[in-house]
This record gives sequence, C-alpha cells and structure tokens, in this order.
Amino acid sequence: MLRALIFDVDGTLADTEELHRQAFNSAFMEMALDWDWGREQYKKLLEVSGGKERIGHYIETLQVSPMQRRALRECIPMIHRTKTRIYKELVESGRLSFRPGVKRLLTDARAAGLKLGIATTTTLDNVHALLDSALGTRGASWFDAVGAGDLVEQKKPAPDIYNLVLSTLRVPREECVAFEDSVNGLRAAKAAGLFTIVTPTQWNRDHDFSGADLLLPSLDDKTHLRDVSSVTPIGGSALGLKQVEELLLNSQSAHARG
Ligand code: XBP
Ligand code: MG
Repeated sequence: MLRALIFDVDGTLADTEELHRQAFNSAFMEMALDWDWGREQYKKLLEVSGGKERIGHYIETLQVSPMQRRALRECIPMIHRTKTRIYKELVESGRLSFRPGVKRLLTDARAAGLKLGIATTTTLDNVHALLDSALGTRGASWFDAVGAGDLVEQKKPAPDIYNLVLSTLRVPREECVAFEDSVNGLRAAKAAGLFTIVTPTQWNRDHDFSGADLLLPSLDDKTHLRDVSSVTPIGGSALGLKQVEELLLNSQSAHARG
C-alpha cells in the first residue's frame, strides 16, 4: 500500500532554478567577481547538483593560475552564503509558487493520513523560505521528514538524502513514491529503490529520463503521458493520489511476475 510521498524541491515542488540563477549572479556581482551565468550556461551547470559544488565545478573551468584557483576555491562557502541570502530574499518576496497540482496532492496525501517527506540538494534555509511562502508560516510542519543540503556528504545522484529521509519516515521504501524533476534526482531516487514520478521543467525537458516509472509534464497535466511501467494507460487530466497508489501496486505486481 502507499504510505508516504517524498518530494524533491527545486524543479519539482516549484520551478526555482531561474531564481537560483539570478541569486548566483547577484552574489558574484556583490563579491566583485566578473562571472555571469547565462541561461544556456546555467542549464549545463545544473548537471552538477549543489550550489557549492556547482561553483567549484565552474572554477575548475576558468583559465587562472593554480594559486588563483586555490584562492577562489577558498571563497566558495562565502559566495554560497551570499547567494543563499539573496535567494531567500527573492523567495520571501513572493516570486515563487508551487507547480501545478503539487498543493493538491500534498493536501490529499495529508487528508489520507500519508506521511510526507522532502529530499533536496538545496539548503534547509531555502526549503523553509519556499514552504512558508507557498503553504503559509511553518509550512515545513506539513512534512514528517525534511532532508536537505549538507545533511549528507554525497549529494544527488547519490541516494544518501533519500535514504536519510526514508529512515526518518520509518516507512518501507516499497510503500513510498518519490517525485523528481532532474536526471540526477531520478538516479538518486531509483538508487534508493523508490518508485519515481518525474515532472521535468524547461531546464531539463530534453534530458533522458529512461528509468522513470512515470514521466509527466506536470502533476496537473497527463497529456503526452509516457507511462513506462504500468500497463494500464491512465485517463483524465490530473494525477490523483488513487492513481499514484494504483501505479505503485501495478509496478510491484509486474515486478513480482518477473
Ligand atoms: C537542485 C540543486 C540545488 C539548487 C541550488 O536541488 O541542485 O543545488 O540548484 O540550490 P534539488 P543550492 O535536489 O532540490 O533539485 O545553491 O542551495 O544548492
Ligand atoms: Mg530538482
């Protein structure tokens, strides 16, 4: 049976990456770094999960002396703290809302007594700012487990953050469904043994999501449904909690039949 839903944040709960990109560029300017990440460049940089790791990856691409590279690397924590401060201000100014169908599914899951988890690479601060903005103050209280950022050493595509959330929820992984938007996130959730529903955004819609158990434009839109696991096509428009449970059970019986 279905007992918990675990949501990624960036790209899944809300389409946040344009705001992250603006926050990175504002932080670079504030710190007098002549870096400016354009959209196409950021789309590529998003292949590295984690803001600090992304900045570190970018520094490796710069034509600078080893001493300059070392000095820049030492600035990563401060650059990221500045970026996070700016990003939080942008979120708190109400620039973001949940993606279609997210609040509906969260509300239905809570009403049905399911547990809710979050498994994200971004910082806890950013998660709280988004949840308070989208769900009202103490928005995080909707969730039984929030796994974020540096709580784990290995970020996505490693499964560590999902394993941490699963151990906090104390629900068997076979009774959970994960929601993701990116290939790194899909790989992390699958490596944790989770049935995974992917709703990509404009940042990664052209990526290869084979391995996803369900691929949808959004939770409120099942047109062009590419359902890669269950045999029964799903009617209607929005993905409901009942259908999520049916898909999970169909997938398990299909695996049991071998
Ligand atoms: C997406 C990420 C994060 C954000 C930036 O996280 O990889 O790094 O791009 O946030 P998710 P930080 O797992 O929620 O999709 O700068 O705080 O890392
Ligand atoms: Mg994501």
